[in-house]
Amino acid sequence: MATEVLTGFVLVYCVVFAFAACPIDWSEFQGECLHFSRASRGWIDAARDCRSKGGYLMTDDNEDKHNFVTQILSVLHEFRESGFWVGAEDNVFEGQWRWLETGTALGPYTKWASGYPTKNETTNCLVMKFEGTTLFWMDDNCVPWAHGKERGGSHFYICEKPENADGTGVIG
Ligand SMILES: [Ca+2]
Repeated sequence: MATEVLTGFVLVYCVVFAFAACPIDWSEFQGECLHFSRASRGWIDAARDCRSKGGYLMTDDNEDKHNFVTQILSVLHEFRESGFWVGAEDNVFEGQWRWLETGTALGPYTKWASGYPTKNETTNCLVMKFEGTTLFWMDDNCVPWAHGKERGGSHFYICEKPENADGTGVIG
């Protein structure tokens, strides 16, 4: 009896595991897995954390994906006033924004807020923030800073990796 229960459990577990496109805590979207951080960090630390999870800071290069992320972040009401790092920067050459994942230039799809990017050599990392119900891109300091009560450069972030990047869904 115990063996039958165990066999049944292993079978169900394997079936569920085999069809899980993304690890627990990751959302599936068109062949990719997205993880929404619970902590805020500087961009460089955020990128490092994504790498430690087998991924990279998210690439936001098409409208379908941007809308999907907007929907998820809209539900997280307590995060509405926050920013969310994605994987683009212009650290190497001011104004030449590139995706971390591929090294390719941003575009043709872009979602810059009005007045952004600010063409400032101290704001070289891409953050997304809500203006009303729309999620826009802005440039910000890559490392956390504070001057008196003002502070910035620390945000929540979104990691991305392809489905099955760490073997999830293959073994079972
Ligand atoms: Ca810049």
